[in-house]
Amino acid sequence: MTAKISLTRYLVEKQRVDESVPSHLRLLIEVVARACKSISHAVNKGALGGVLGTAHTENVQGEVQKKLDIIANEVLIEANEWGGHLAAMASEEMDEILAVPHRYPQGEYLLLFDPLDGSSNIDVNVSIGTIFSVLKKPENGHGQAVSEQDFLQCGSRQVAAGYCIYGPQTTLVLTVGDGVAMFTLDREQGSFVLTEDQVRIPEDTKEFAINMSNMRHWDAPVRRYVDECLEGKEGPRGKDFNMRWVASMVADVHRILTRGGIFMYPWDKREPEKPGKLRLMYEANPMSWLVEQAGGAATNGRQRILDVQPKKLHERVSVILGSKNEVERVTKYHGT
Ligand code: AHM
Ligand code: MG
Repeated sequence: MTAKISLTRYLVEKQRVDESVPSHLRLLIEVVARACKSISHAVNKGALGGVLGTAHTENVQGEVQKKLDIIANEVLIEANEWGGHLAAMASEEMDEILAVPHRYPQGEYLLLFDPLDGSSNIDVNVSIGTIFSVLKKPENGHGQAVSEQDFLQCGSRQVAAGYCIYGPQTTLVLTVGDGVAMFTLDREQGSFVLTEDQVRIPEDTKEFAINMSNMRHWDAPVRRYVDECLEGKEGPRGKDFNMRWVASMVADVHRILTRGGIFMYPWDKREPEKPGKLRLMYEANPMSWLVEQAGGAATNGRQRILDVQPKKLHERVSVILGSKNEVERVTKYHGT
């Protein structure tokens, strides 16, 4: 019988073979995984753990927070602040960055997360997840305190990214820039076990994911793309398409990494001053890097998402990602 490869072993081997995972980065990823395990337990308990429902507070984006949004945020902070691997954290649920308190050793990494993505699905028992992105703190002179400016780096500078999906299985999906690996939580052993390595997204697909209720607000290129899909075999695409929309980005992206597809949350006319709904730094960037590492593509319609220079921490972005040929098609429509 071949031995199961745990997340720890996977990372140790990466560290040993090509040093793509320095020891502090390995510690960071393991701590995030441990926090995700704990969030997974809270999610599983649901009503029995008293974790469902609203917290009656709002985050910086003016969204009502659920109890689990806050619990997941606290779990991630408590797990990460004392290990010595981080300089600071940023989260969808916190207005400002959180520097590691001075009583703990300071590390060289920056961790960003959406602690509980798909919040609208928590209370209805549909898959949700945690998304994370890791950057290196830039060298900015000796002893200078970490600031929001240090976080404002393009997604192409990420050194690790991933998500953990809390669904029928709890699965951690990770990239350190050497392909995408999936680890399933073995609850009896309490460890994440490698169940898929070097994930590949098919270049073509017959499946698209978009919130169709916003159709009347879309811009012409997105409308054209979806119209052509809906025309099916008789239309210009010459094939029938299927549609899926979970309303949890983690679940939609997980499906795309598993069997292909295209996911879109484009800019729309409801709030024209906002570039999109999803957040660049802790939703779009980690997901875009995972998708690219699996052979897919990710753009905002005009530009590769990983090349977008963030101007603020909670910046939003239009997102088109998934099977390469489809993403290229939608992006081309934006240019014509
Ligand atoms: P959240 O981080 O507050 O949960 O919001 C992000 C979610 C994504 O997971 C999902 O793709 C999208 O919002 C769903 O939006 P909508 O409810 O407009 O379909
Ligand atoms: Mg989210």
